[in-house]
Amino acid sequence: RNRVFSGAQPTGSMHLGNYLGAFRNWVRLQEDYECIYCVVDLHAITVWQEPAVLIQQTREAAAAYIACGVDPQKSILFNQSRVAAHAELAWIFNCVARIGWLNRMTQFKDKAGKNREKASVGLYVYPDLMAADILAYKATHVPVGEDQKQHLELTRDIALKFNNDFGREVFPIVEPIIQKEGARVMSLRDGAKKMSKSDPSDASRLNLTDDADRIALKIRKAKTDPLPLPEDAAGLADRPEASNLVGIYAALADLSQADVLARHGGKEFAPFKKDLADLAVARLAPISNEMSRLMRDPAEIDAVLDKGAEKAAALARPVMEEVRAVVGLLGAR
Ligand code: AQP
Repeated sequence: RNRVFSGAQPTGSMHLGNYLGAFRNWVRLQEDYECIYCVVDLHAITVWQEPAVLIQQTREAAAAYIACGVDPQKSILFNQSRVAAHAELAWIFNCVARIGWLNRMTQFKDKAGKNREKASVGLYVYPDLMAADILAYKATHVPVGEDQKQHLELTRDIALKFNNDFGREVFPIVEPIIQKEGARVMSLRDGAKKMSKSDPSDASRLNLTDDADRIALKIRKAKTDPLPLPEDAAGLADRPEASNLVGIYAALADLSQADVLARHGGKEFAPFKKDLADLAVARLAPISNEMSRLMRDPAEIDAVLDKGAEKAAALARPVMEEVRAVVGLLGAR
C-alpha cells in the first residue's frame, strides 16, 4: 500500500490556512493511503522557540490534527523528536546533499532574510531533515503546496544520489500529491501575504482555536476594497482581498469561485461577510470545540503521541538498519 508522510510545525496557533491547505486533505488521504502525520518539532527549533511554549504548541498541533479529522486509529500521529531516526538520517543526508543544492533553496533565502550569517545552521539544512522525515519510512507520496515543491524535489535528488552512490535501490523516489488550486489562504489584513502562524497580527488569521465571536469579528474586520463583489471570477483579478474572501468561501462550501459569485456577485462586502462568517463558524466551531476539549486534559493527547511514536519507530527501525549497513556504519552483529 502506498504510504504518505506529512507534517506541520508547532510554531504557533494552527489556522484556517493549515486546515484548508493541509489538514482537510490529510483526512481524505486516510481513505486511500497508509498515513504518517507528524508534528515536526525539530523543524520548529530551526528558529528560536520558548521551551515551555513549544511543548504546549506541540500538544496543540496534535489536538488540531485530531480535531480536523486525523484518526489515530487509522493513521500514525506523533511528534518528530520522539523518533531518533529523523535526526540520524538527516545527518547522513547532510553528507549526501551538496552545498550547491541547498544554496538554491528559496525558502531559506526568504526565512533567513538579509542577515543570512545569523541564521541557524539548522534552518539551512532544514530540507535534508525533511527528506529524512519522508524517507525514514520509505514514504511514496507527499501532499505538497506550492511552497514545498522545491524541497520535495530535493528529497527526490537525495534519494537518487543515495541510491546511485551506494549502488542499491534503498529509497523510493517520492511522488507529490499536488493540492488543488485555490488551497492557498491569504492574510485577512493583507491579500498579498499568506495567512501564517508567525504573523504578529492575530487579526490576520482565523485560528482553529478561535470561538464563534472571534471568527465573526475577524471576518467583519477583514480588509477589503471599496467596490462591490464582481459578477464573475475574471473580476477578481487585481483584487487580492476580494479574491481571498471568495476563495475561502468557496473552499469552506466546497464550491467553485464562479458558483460563489453566481450567488453573491454584485453584493456589497458587508452582507457577503455575514454569510461567510456564518459558514466559517459552522465549519470551524466544531474543530475549536474539540480542540479545547482535548487541551483540557493533555494526558489523552500525550497517550496518542506515545503510541504513534512507538508505531513510527517500529517502521523506521528496519529502514535505518538497512541504511547503516549500506553506508558502512558498523553495528551490532
Ligand atoms: N496560508 C496557507 N494557505 C494554505 N496552506 C497553508 N499552509 C500553511 N499556511 C497556509 C500549509 O500548512 C501545512 C503546515 O505548514 P507548516 O506549519 O509546516 O509551515 P508553514 O507553511 O510555514 O506555515 P505558517 O503558518 O506560515 O507557519 P510559519 O509562520 O511558522 O512559517 C503545509 O502543508 C503548508 O503548506
